[in-house]
Amino acid sequence: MLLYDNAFSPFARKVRLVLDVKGLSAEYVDGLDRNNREALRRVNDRIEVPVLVDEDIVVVNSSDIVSYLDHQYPAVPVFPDRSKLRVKARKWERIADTLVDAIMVDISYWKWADRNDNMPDGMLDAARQDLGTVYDQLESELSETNYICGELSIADIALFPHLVSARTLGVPFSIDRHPNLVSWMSRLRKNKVFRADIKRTRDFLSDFTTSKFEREKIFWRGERIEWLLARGFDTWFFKEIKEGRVIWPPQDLRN
Ligand SMILES: N[C@@H](CCC(=O)N[C@@H](CS)C(=O)NCC(=O)O)C(=O)O
Repeated sequence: MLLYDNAFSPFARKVRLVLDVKGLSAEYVDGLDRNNREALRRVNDRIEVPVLVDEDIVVVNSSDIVSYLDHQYPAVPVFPDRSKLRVKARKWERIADTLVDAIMVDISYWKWADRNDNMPDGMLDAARQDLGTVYDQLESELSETNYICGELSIADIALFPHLVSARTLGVPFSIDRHPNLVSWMSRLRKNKVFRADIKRTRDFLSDFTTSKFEREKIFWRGERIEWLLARGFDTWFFKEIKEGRVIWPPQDLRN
């Protein structure tokens, strides 16, 4: 198998974590490295990571890839067996992919992109408020179990790449209000698969140069825009478009 990934992409990290939890080996190509973008485009017109190539099968979109892997390589499942828990695991994967990703990524631009402005007033507060609701719900999910669905599942795996950065991004959960969530995070951090993920991201960021990666224009899509507009940051966003700092993904109808 070959995975087009990127050590900074939460979606690619989710898929790589799934491969590692399942004990599956693969080759990895950083699809967002300027040198590899043409190869990525050949398998995904949207030029997004992750993309999995398994012999003659090409799978795009992280949740499709995870579902493919769980079906094709079921020995170590990442979805619970019981229907009710499966639905719950998928729910948390979806919340991670749509809401948590949108907020975390939207507030991250002032940490890594080449920009001259500051984060719009109120954005960090809006992020803290909305993520606070997510943390509260996770806190109660984890009141009687070590992992969100009992055993380690895609719910934990999908949330991890986001929540491990919560403190750095200024949206932390705390031992006072979220002790179960804090314990869950330290449990995952002790697992060698998750430790390896943290190390890959850290190593990547130590060499995150503009010559290799796009850092001026921001790649926009779906829920990341929805959260911004829903929270009232339309003026900032439309200025970004007018001033040419956006990249739109092309459509992909092939895969
Ligand atoms: N829905 C897609 C989203 C993938 C996605 O947003 N990938 C981003 C990185 S996190 C990407 O490749 N962006 C292209 C770029 O930044 O140039 C999935 O779940 O795989």
